[in-house]
Amino acid sequence: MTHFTKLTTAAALLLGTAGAAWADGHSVSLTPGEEINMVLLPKFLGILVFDQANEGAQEAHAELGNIGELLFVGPTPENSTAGQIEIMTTSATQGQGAVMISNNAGDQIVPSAVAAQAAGTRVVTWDSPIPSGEGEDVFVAQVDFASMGIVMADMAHSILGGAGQMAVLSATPDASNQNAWIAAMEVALEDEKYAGIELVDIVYGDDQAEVSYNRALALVDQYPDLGVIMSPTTVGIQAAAKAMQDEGLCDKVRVSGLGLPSEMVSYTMNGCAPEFALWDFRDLGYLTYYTAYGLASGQMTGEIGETFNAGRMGDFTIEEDPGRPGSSRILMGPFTVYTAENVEAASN
Ligand code: RAM
Repeated sequence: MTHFTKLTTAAALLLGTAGAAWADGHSVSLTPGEEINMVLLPKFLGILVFDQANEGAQEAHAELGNIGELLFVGPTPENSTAGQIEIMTTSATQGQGAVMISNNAGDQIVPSAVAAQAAGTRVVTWDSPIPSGEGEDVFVAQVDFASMGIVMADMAHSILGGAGQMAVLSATPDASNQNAWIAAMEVALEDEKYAGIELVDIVYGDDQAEVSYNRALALVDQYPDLGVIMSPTTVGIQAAAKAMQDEGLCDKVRVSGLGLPSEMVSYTMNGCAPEFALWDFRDLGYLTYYTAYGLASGQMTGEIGETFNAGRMGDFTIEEDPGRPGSSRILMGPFTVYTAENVEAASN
């Protein structure tokens, strides 16, 4: 199979048709060395996992020998929605080949994304999609969103020993990834297995450390029987764990959700956050870059069913997003659940 792929790639290069959609079952091999200017746009600057995604994108940028420029630009935390819309608009005006966005603006991003597409800019979402899918070529999904709901329900179940109160500390109210994961968790919680778990509140820490810290403390005040704070954000989970540690509350209120091992290791080892999950953001940036390069160079069509090769990560296929019928996604996976058993090894 490898041999066959090499032969077809070589033949395609000779014929000048590299990147044409292959017949079913074949994978598009991207031809390097094109000149495509691209923008990697996180929710905002200053979150470590987004820097890691940029590292992955830079790796792919070098590997694909793109002679264009890869920019990593984002708004400030306080101006995330308006800032993302502005950067999307400016990118289109500048004639960027692709904008890769972790969307923090909900469907408010749609008009600027649609305009960017009309100007010839490919819009690839990663980490956090456009809820309606409008203005988006494809979403690079880190994990399957429905299964993330089950993972969070299971972590709450194991931390609470099957019964108790849980509150969610989310990111910003318009973060479509967190909103989808919370909705998926609420669906999962309907299963009889979780009948002993009561979801008492959902609050937003805006993916800012201090706001999240204060929201976590407010939750504890408001719900004296709270057993777990579930925070599906690397910023929120770290802030909540610190808040519980600072108040000496870790025996009573545990923290779980989605966290970065290097930021969580001390809280996992001291029992404040015994269990949490995450995926690899470098890989997510790398895969997103391959996707956007393929689309912006015209080597990929972006149609459902199209398979392409993403370098060291292997082959991926564009499929319909089960969470957003009519929109498409590329599913990365896997994710890891971290506990005291494995968090130290992962935190280097
Ligand atoms: C924060 C951001 C990001 C999310 C992670 C889990 O870093 O909100 O979008 O994917 O948490």
